Amino acid sequence: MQRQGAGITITQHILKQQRENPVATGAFTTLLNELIVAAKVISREVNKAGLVDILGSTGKINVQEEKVQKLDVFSNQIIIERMQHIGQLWCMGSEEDPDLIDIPPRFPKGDYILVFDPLDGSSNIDVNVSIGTIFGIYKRKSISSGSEPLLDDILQPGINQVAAGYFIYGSSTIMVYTTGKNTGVHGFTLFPSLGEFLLSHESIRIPEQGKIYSVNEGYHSYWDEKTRALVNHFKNSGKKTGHSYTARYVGSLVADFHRNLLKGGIFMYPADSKDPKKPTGKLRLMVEANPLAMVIKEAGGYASDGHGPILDIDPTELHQRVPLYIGSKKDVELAEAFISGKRTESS
Ligand code: P6P
Repeated sequence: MQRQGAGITITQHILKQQRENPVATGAFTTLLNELIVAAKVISREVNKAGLVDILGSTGKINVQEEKVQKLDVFSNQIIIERMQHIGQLWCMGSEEDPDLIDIPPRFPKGDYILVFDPLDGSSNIDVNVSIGTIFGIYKRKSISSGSEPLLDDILQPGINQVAAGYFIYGSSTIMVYTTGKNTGVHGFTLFPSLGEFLLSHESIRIPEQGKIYSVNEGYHSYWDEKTRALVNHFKNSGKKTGHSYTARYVGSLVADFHRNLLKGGIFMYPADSKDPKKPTGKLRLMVEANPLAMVIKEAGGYASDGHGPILDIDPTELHQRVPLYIGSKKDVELAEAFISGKRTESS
C-alpha cells in the first residue's frame, strides 16, 4: 500500500503522457483534470449518501437544508457544470439527457466531445454497493462548417475514442482510464486525506481466460436458445473441459467490470425478450459499452455484441442499446461463437 503522500499523482501521469505526445496541446489534460475534479465531488456525495439517509431520517443533523437530489441527477449536473466552462468541449452526451448537451454561448467551445454515464448503478446506493461514472472522449469528426454541434458529431464508432475510462465509488474511489494506442490501462486510488488520485494499478492486463462469468440468470426464461446454451457452457465447463467458472454478479456494471478486469472473466448482458422496448438488453452503446470496450481492448481483452466488436458499431441513436459480452478475450470469443451460432452446447 502506498505511503500517504508518496506515489505518482494522476496529474503527473497525464502530464507525462502529454509530454510523450508530440501533438498534445494540453487541451486534453485540461479536460481530464476537470473531469477528475467532478469525480471527486461525486465521490464525496456518494460516500455521504448512506450517511445522509441515516442522519436525514433522524433529523438530528441538518443536511444543509438542500433538497437531497437523486444522486445520479446531482452527478449529471456536476459533470455538465464543471465541463462546460473549460473551453475544450464541442458538445456532450449523457445517459441522463435525451438529447445532445450544448455548450452555453457564454463559454468558448473546443474540439473534444465527452459522452458519459454520470452514475451508473445508482439504484445500488442504498444497499452500499459500488457504483460508477463511465466516460468516453472523442474529437469532433471534422471541423464542421456550422457553428452548432450536431448529433452526427457524437454518433461515432467507439474505435474513434481518444480516451475512455471510469470512476468506481466503492470501498475506495478508483479511476481507471486509457488513451489507447498501446499507452496501457492505469488505475489510480483516491486518497481522501490528500484529495489526490495516486497511481495504484499500473499497466493493467486482463488474463486471456478467466474463471468468472457475470450475468443476471434471472432472465433465463427471456433468453434465446443460443444464450441459454452459452450460459450453460460456463456452468458446466468444469466437468466438460476441466476449466471451471464461478458466478459473480453485483448488478452494478462498473463493479462487475472492474473485478473482471483485475481478475479475469466475462460480463454478459445478453439480448432478452423481457422488455419489448429493449430487445437488445438495457446497456447503452455510447455511454457504457464503448468506453469499457476501449479500456478492455487496451488491457488485452475484448468486447462484442455477440456478432462482432462493440468498437466497430456505427451508432444510429445517442441512446441505442446493445447486447454486451466483455472481458477476457478467450471467454468473449467463445460467447461470440455461441451467439453467432458457430458453436452449440454439444460441440
Ligand atoms: P439488471 C444498473 O442499473 C445497470 O445499468 C448496470 O450498472 C448493471 O450492470 C445493470 O443495470 C444490471 O441490470 O437487469 O441485471 O438489474
